[in-house]
Amino acid sequence: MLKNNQKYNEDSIQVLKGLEAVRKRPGMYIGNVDNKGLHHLVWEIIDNSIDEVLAGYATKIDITINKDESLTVEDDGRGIPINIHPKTGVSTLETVFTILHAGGKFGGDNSGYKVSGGLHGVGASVVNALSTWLEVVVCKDGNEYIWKHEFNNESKKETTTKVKEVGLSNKTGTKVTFMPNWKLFNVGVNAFDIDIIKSRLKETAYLNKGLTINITDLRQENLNISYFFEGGLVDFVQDLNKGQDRITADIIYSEGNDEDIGIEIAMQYTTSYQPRIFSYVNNISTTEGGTHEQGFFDAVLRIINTYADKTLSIKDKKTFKRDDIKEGLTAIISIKHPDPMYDGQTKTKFANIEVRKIVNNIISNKFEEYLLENPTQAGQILIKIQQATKAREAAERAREATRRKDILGFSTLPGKLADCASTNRDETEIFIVEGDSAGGSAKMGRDREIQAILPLKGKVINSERARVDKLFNNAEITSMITAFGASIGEEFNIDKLRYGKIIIMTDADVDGSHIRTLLLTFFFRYFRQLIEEGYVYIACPPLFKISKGKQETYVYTDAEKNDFFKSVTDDISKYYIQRYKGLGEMNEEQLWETTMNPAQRKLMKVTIEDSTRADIVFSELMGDVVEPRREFITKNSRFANLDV
Ligand code: TSJ
Repeated sequence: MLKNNQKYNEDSIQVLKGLEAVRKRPGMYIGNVDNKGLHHLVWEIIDNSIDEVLAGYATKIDITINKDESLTVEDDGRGIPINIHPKTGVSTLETVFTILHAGGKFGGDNSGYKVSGGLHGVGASVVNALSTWLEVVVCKDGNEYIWKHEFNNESKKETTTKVKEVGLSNKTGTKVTFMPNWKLFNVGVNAFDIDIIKSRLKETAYLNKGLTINITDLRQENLNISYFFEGGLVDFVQDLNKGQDRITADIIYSEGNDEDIGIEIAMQYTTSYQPRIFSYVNNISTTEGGTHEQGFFDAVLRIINTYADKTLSIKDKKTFKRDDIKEGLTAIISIKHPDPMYDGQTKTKFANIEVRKIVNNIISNKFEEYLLENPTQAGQILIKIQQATKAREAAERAREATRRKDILGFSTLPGKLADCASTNRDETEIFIVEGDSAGGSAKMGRDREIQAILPLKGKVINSERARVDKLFNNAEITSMITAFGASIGEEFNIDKLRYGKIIIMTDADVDGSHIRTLLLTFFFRYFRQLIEEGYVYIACPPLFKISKGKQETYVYTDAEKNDFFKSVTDDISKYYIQRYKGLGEMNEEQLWETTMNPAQRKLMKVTIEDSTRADIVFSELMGDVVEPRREFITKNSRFANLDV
């Protein structure tokens, strides 16, 4: 008895030390204490409910951002077990929230698919450690139970109420509400981002047909949104292809199981040029692809080549390559796997080898059958693939031209480029500048040692709506490719990049935003690594110059302008305000001083928070439908939200 008590005390001290360690170094557990880290807490809790969905016990998840900025997640699953856990001497519920990395291990059910504890799982205890209070309501076995944990920042005191039975209930489920410990986070007010939560959970709803997800934001006019997709992946493909011309009227869908592995695939060809291939394992997006994607492409390529061999005339016959069959293809590949393994740079490349063959089998029969039963549409798919092949071959020839060497063996740099003297990439930068006149000022105003200027003429081609061959025959695009020096596509080599920073410098108006968006689209589709590795920046020219006599101040936003006038003590009429509409309105000195001088300019680094969702946004924005693009660009025409 005494022994047991001692053990229990030791354990409870360990517990407090564990939570304390998380509070001391939150970054070790959630990456950063920024907005991304804060949302990690949300995903961590939700993932546990999704596990209950995958286990087949929950059909509904409700997420509520409360008025006081706490957040609630509720599911209708079995309810976290409240029995005393043999290893800890306290309830399983309490164990889950107070012992680091307890998570699913304590649920008593080790089989099945799991999101939590998988790719980004840190455990519900980490959420608890980073909250000032957390409350759990569990309904099961006819009763309702409550458990609560609090932490006081001032006294550092921690209080845990044991699991209490508070009444009867005829339902089952788990409801968790937590208040992030805002002192530990470097975020502003209203930090929970409803748009981020919505887009992620919409995807979750697509991936789990029949699951209902309700999201409520009580901070703003009781905003309420509900996601439910009866068709699952078929609805996902349908919505991704909204506004595209579809080649196959139907969406090809196949599902199957092999032992414990569940496979679902939906696909459709459109006339667009971009592939939209998204793959998932246990509801988590596998951005770097992996064996499931390989199996899918093995199958589609083989079936197409066999079909082409049977139906095309001798002069058209050709063995197609993987890139040829991707053009205009929208496909979702979703795997449920009990023991997934990952590799790759960001650990998002699915690695279980047995899956390649299984996926191949599951899509092969369905796709072959579809082609045989729908000869007209099969013919149209083949025409599309033949066009894509021709375009790829033309693009290869055009690309050849962008790396033509002169007799000394150097690549010919574009004539419009004003290069810098230094070849040390740690200090060099290239400004991509809209318009010849701004380009002129930039060339005069720059620091020639380290700053290169590449002026672009007029609108940039929309790489979302143009084929590669057209792109590589476009003068603005090829001059960027040669100036950067790192080639493109399969031959892309970041070590050959000639500049340490690529800076997009456009006017601070809607046209400027449009050009910037077009450039970012091109970088995202063809130079994604440049963004991922932090080479791409956006210059921030000032919006106003405020002058009084000889004294001049530049401000970059409306808010900064207002702050300036709040701080002045003398007569506001003595000040002259000039609004800059374009870079061209500044002379070279002003441009240098306000926008280009590394010592005092502002730059925004372009980052990709989530490449799957960024991909969906780019497809929607830059595709054939004009309206969403206009709306987005108008909404974001100043710099907000540009970290796409
Ligand atoms: F972990 C958590 F606290 F973050 C959390 C868990 C948060 C939320 C919102 C839900 C859940 C959760 C856990 N929902 N459903 C469950 N289910 C179980 O933990 C459970 C229930 C019964 C059994 C069983 O074997 O009877 C096993 C498990 C894992």
